[in-house]
Amino acid sequence: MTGTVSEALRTDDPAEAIRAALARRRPRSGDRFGELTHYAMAVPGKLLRPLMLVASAEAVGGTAETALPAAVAVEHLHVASLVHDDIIDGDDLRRGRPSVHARYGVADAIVTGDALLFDLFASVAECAAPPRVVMAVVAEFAHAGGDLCRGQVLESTMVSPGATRPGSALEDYLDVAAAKTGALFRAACRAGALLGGGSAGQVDQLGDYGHHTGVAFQMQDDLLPYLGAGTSGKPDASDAANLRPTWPVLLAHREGRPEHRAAVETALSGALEPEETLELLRFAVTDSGALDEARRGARDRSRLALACLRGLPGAAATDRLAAIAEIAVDRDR
Ligand code: GRG
Repeated sequence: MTGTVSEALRTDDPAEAIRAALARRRPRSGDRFGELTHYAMAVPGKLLRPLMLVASAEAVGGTAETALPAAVAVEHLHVASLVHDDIIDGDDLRRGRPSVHARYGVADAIVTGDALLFDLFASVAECAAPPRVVMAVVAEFAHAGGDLCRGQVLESTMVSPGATRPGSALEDYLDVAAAKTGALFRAACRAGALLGGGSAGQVDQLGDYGHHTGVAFQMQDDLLPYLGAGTSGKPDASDAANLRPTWPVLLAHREGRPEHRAAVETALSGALEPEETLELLRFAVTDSGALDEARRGARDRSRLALACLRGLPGAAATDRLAAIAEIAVDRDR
């Protein structure tokens, strides 16, 4: 372990320890492949999943040090999914700079995402835990990776050209949010609890916390294009350009007046340019009151997450998990 990582763990700054461990795994190397994977990982995001993993380990009485390689692993899985997602969505901006495919082309970006998935396994293999625990962590990530893929496919059935169904049930949306986003938050928390030596009940409890936090996080993510902050680091018009019936859009269609429903249907018909689509959705979402309702829905979810944290032995780590559930729905990036 580098000085930076162990120092950061001693000073109780998990984010710094995670950043240092990520940098250690990804030294800049001379060839193009090294450049690609370095580029994908070079600008850290909010690090929510690794932070939740480490906090979950500590919340059940384990150490950050044991959990750190798995925290690095979950960030690799997350970034791999972002790289592939940006290709699918045609998004040229990620974390405030050109996405991997925008900079290096689609073919190399696909391979970069694939390579990061193998780094996930290499990182998990470094966990200093009993083999059965390490295998259980591998199973959690494998499960979550499959869910992410399932969620992605499920979502595309909701937005296939000509088949966009703005009136599609909110349950469909929740299924997608649970699979595309909730599953990895859940796996991060379960993996941390397993590595921390938690009981089966604590692993489930933290997994439920992760699931609810992930769904709440996705709901808030869907609100960002309508908050006007422009700070998400990806294009505001991405969801609109991809004709995605997101959380506030579905609420505007369900709860709004006829003119709001008509606006949503026209916007999601695919007949408009992305910026016009976003403008029309912005009208429907704000004028119908759906934005406020969507915010309330996200906060309700966050409260469900908080309720899962009762009775865990590690008070400081539990406080950090509670703060993450709150930040998930109180952010503009
Ligand atoms: C390669 C595992 C794999 C999956 C392929 C593309 C795909 C199938 C799934 C898409 C999963 C995905 C990207 C869901 C969106 C989740 C989400 C809200 C991402 C944004 O997370 P933040 O805000 O990002 O935590 P930062 O940049 O802060 O890390």
